[in-house]
Amino acid sequence: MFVSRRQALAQVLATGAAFGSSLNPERRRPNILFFLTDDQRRDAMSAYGNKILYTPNLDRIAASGTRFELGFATNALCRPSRASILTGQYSHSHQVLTNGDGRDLPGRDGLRRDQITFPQIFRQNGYWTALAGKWHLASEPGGFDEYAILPGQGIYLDPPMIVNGAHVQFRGHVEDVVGDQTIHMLEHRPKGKPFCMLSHFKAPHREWIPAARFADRFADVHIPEPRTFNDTLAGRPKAVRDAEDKLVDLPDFRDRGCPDSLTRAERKECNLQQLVKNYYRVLLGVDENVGRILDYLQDEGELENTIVVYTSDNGFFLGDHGLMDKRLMYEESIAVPFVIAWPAAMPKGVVDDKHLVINCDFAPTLLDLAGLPIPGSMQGKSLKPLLEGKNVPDWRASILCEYFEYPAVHCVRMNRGIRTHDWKLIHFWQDPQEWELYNLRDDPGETRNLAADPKYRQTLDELKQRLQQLREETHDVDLPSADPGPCEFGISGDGPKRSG
Ligand SMILES: [Ca+2]
Repeated sequence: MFVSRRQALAQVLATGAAFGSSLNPERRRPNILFFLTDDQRRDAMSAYGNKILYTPNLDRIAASGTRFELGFATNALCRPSRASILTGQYSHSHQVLTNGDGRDLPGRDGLRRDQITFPQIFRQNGYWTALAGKWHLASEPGGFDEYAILPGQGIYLDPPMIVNGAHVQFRGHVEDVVGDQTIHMLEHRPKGKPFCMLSHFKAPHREWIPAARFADRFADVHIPEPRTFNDTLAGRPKAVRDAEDKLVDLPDFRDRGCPDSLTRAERKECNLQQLVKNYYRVLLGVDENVGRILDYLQDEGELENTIVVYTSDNGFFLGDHGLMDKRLMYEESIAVPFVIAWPAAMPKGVVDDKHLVINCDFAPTLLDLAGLPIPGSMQGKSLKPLLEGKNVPDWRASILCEYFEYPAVHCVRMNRGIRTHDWKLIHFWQDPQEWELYNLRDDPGETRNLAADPKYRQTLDELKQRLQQLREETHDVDLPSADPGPCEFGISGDGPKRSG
């Protein structure tokens, strides 16, 4: 029987792993493969129960590891969440507070060179590190031996990229290009070192332009209205009602099937169908390319000893509460797919629906799994004991979320809040200050704001206290609460709205 050199090497390594031999200690350390998508909500994946979108390759990762049912972004916005994933810190600590799309905003657009990220630490410890796809931070990628990034948000078709500092024009659909670049880098990696590869897709971010081969998918499918589609937002803060994120106003599909001539009700329904179908179509491109990358590593004999993460920077409203976009602290906006697998060393096919886990946990978890020290700057917790199926009785009982980009596109006012297993408290903390309180057990759709109900006064006070504690534990400081004035950015972010 013919056995290729590659297969032979894989067999030797597999034997070594099985018998714990000290073959080549450097080679035995786990590889890291980190998949990040943009704006993918938790349920946009068949392993998480989606009945319309089938994602067999994303589900493969879930089947070979642990799928968390309570995984959240601590800031439902691209740049801040990406900085949290890299540094293991909350937005208020790493200080990448916004996407830089507003005016007069606090914080920075990118990371400083002295801020510690997990790829840097892997690199310092002998790993080959690389990044392909959407980076989005304004700072140049630090801590990578090689990178090929989309400038800014990137574009869907024929994307230009910055490859190790040089501008290069690519042809094809962005997800195929990111898949190609990921595989290309892995093929040319130094084979004597373990790798830490970050593969960051653009989908399913705006403008939701699918590859031609997926353009007709779901054409005959009717997307059902979400249960809160006709939420009137009664009882909700003015900050929520005034936000420029109503699905009926979404302009993106005016020339793609939902013309201005439609009535408002017709346009809202049309926007729902077009938005969700195209959101799903671009995710099919991610699924296919994730499958190609996994297949490549399997053929190389590397997949078993690779820690694979699949997640997104934040969620997205797909007509829930009549909204689109993210930024608000409702579930659809902060809940993300959260999957971690290490087939050689950890249990497979596990669903964790008990523990609250956050984007700040990825960095310490990966370092811990690889046996590397976790720097004191990281505020997330290692998920290693959870992944090993251990009982951790004192696991966190609440998470802190925050948002700082105002005035800016979508006009969502700054807010922060706390989510426990049963409750959510949200504070719009600039004047006029407003509160939201939801009982997630009785009201999972978050439609009945109990903040002003005297019956829940004690719960409200307890949650306020816990929120303050969480802020103090993570060294958060108050920003000015003065009313920042009107927002003039609108729903598409194309600059200030015309008056009148
Ligand atoms: Ca995003």
